[in-house]
Amino acid sequence: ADFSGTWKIKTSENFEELLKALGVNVFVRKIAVAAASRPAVEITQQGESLSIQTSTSVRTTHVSFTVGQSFNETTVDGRLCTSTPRWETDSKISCEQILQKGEGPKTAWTREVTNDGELILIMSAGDVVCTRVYQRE
Ligand code: R13
Repeated sequence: ADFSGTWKIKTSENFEELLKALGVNVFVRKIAVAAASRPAVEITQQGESLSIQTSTSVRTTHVSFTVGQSFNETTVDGRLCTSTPRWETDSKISCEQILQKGEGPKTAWTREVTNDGELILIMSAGDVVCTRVYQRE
């Protein structure tokens, strides 16, 4: 599937609950939630290699990885982790994260491009699941 494009957010569910499950305090959480409602997501893809830049007014992350190869990234609450992405279907990447230091709820994400051209990002922490749906700009 083709993940490339400039994506704008359509819906977001449970983002605040996700940060809460990760232990982010309410003050910082409100700032993160407000910023995350206006993200700019830019994805480029060449075959199995993806580059994803997620920008907000307060935090911008950039990851580059090849599906099937582990890479370093940060969890959504900013902790360094080792991520292992794999194809769950030919249009869905599923990625497990292992913290490099310390303990915390198990985190993971999936990104899927649907038949109608939407990008669905699912992030989880323990049993809390956040679903964010994007459309191409
Ligand atoms: C700030 C500092 C504190 C921590 C934090 C975590 C997340 C975010 C901001 C912050 C934001 C995340 C946005 C994620 C998106 C994901 C996506 C707790 C480290 C800087 C407040 C804004 C947009 O849709 O892919």
